Amino acid sequence: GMARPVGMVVPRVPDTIFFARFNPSPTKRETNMNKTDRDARFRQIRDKVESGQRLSMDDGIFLYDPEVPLQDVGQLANLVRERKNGNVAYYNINTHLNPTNVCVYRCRFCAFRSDLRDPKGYAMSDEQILQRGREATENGCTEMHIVGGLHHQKPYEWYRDLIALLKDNFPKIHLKAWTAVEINWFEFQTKKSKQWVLDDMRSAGLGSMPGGGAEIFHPEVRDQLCEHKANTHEWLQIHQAAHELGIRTNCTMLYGHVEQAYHRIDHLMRLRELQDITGGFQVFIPLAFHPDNTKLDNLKKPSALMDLRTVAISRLMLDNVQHIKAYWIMLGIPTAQTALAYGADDIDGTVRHELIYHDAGATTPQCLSVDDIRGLITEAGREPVERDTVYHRVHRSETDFRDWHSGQPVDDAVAVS
Ligand code: V47
Ligand code: SF4
Repeated sequence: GMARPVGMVVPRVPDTIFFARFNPSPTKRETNMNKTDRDARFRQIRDKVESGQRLSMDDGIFLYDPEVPLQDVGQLANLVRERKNGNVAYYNINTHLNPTNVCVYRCRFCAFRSDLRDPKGYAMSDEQILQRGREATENGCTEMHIVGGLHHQKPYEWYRDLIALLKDNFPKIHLKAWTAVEINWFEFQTKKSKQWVLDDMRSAGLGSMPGGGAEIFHPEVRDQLCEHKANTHEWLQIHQAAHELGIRTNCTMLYGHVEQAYHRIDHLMRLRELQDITGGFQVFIPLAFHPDNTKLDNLKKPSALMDLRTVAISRLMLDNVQHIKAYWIMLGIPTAQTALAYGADDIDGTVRHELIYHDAGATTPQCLSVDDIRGLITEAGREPVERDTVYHRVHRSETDFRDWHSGQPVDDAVAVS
């Protein structure tokens, strides 16, 4: 394909990625099409997808028109999904660690953060962090997903040392840690380059990076949500730098708040452009906005129809990203299952200790057992495959782990490529 192997030195990202380059296509024009024109337009897009051609900005915006039947968009996305990933649906055994919720920023969509002196605020001790590592090991986890707030008083070393503490004590657990927003904060703290920070974190034990902090790249929206934290330019450059160093990363989009279709498509196009250059994104995760306890709690959360359309359009636009994740914690289990027929091939993991979504009103369980996850994938007609963080299949042989819920032994994990 077009993507270069991770770790290769690649050209700098052209600046045009980072700024708005077009006049937003008026969605209304698309909406005003009559049925005959709409059907013809959809057939054009279907032909493109069937012949492996890339969809354009306007194609993507058209597919968001509610008068384009969702099942048609879904069917097209499913074609791509099965071409890329067959009948497999991936999951992993993982846990979350949010070492602190105290944060210098105040993103308007965030229910997780806390002020320094708020009673809700916390920062975990080494012993608490080690306890999480022990629990994760006992439960067969192959991954810890580590992100948190940007604490006013914790130096860079606190963040680095907790990675080292976990890696030294639990070397088999992959640490998927720190969003680009945090890496950007560490640059500010250390006055060193992003490359230095990433390399230093990697020597402490960081294995890969999650995809958070991307939100919506378009400045019309980003400036309303989180104007002070790492901007689009910085987010993309940090991911590029990680890819150049051979660190795999994920990418996300937070949708269903104040953005419009063209902002979402613009976001996907920027990710697609960077992916053309580096090939370092493993998976894209659309994140549905949860309004409870946020400064945007006047908004409704997006409907299941919007969720499924976004999964499908992501699959169609991001032709160079291998996996699309339907994160069950935020979609809810029924929609996550349905998403497996609308473009998604991954539903994330068992997930324990999730705070970001539960603080914002998610009503999904705190964690699922391996049997639950496999069962819901099988029920959706897909073949469940356990993966590790970098999408190697996991084969379990010995029985020295216990499942979160059932207490039943889970086999030892051996990743094979
Ligand atoms: O960056 C915060 C989002 C992200 C809310 O890489 C919210 O595998 C909705 O990135 N409603 C963090 N979304 C979560 C994240 C993630 C999750 C699962 C897997 C991976 C991965 C990454 O959550 C934030 C922000 O975009 N977020 N608050 C909210 N109220
Ligand atoms: Fe802080 Fe992250 Fe919440 Fe923004 S989303 S306020 S950076 S914890």
